[in-house]
Amino acid sequence: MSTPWHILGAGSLGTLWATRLARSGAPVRLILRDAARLASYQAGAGLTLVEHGVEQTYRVPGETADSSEPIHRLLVACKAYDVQSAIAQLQHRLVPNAELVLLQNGLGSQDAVAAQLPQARCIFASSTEGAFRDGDWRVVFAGHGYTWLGDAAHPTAPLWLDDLHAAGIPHEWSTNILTRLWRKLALNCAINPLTVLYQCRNGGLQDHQCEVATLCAELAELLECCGQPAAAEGLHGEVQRVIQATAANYSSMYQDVANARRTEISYLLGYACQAAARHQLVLPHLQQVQTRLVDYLAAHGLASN
Ligand code: NAD
Ligand code: KPL
Repeated sequence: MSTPWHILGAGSLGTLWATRLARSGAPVRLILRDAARLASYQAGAGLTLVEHGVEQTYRVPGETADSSEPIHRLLVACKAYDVQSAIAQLQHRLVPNAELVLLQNGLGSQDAVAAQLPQARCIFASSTEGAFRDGDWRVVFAGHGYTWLGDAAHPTAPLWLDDLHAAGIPHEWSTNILTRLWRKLALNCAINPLTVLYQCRNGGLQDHQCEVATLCAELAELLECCGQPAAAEGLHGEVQRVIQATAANYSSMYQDVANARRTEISYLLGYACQAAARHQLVLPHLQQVQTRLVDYLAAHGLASN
């Protein structure tokens, strides 16, 4: 039997991956938060994937972190701020040289996990796929995209990429995964906070073009300074294209705030501002947006870490 995929976090992306892997016949185990969530899951029919309006339910076995099976391959699908504590709960089950795939957006959480698990191989991922939950144990595949995976420390691709191929998960092994993550972080920093502050869809930023351009210039300066010139190239143009192409959408940060969910601000703008401070780079507009966003979140009773 091939190595099981343990999936930590049965949210949008975790369910999207679990259902497609299970559909292809790969062994999958879903790790749930606690016994109550496990009981709720086991009382239902399994995990449901809604794709192009068609629903399919898969009986993926569930367990909690204190189950006994050793973990060789772990897909980490929690939010960036939950990753370290979620991993700490099952650390004792990871075999030496376990492989982890980290699906988190932004930067900072991946390095924290790599430091927490020096024996493990941490593979970073950056995904443009989009999914949301429309009920417990259900996910809607909302935006087809791509997932880039890479390991800055060891450039060799793992053999299990075949599993992703068999599962129909569009992906590519990337030898410059950090550049991809930085680029996505910069895009998210240029768009998401402003959509919260102006309470608008992505397209609404067409009314704030000067501010977007100034932020992009500062973000490009930061990327250059952090040794990521390729991530800085044509940033403003891409941001404008994304704003146009996703004009009718609400950004993920807007949706988090609208649903009173904690945002991943510390791993996006927060990370960018900290990196700027480390390099003694003065980026007044970026800093100002960070301050305005922190104030906005506090005024709405939301955490800003
Ligand atoms: P989500 O909130 O839908 O799912 C996270 C899940 O992790 C939740 O079910 C939560 O209960 C679970 N969790 C948290 N702590 C846990 C623990 N200790 N044990 C077990 N489960 C635990 O989040 P998501 O939208 O799937 O996002 C996950 C990551 O992927 C984020 O960093 C996000 O930015 C990124 N991402 C999401 C999308 C998307 O379309 N949803 C796209 C690209 C990137
Ligand atoms: O990734 C995004 C998000 O909403 O998080 C886009 C659509 C690119 C906006 O930054």
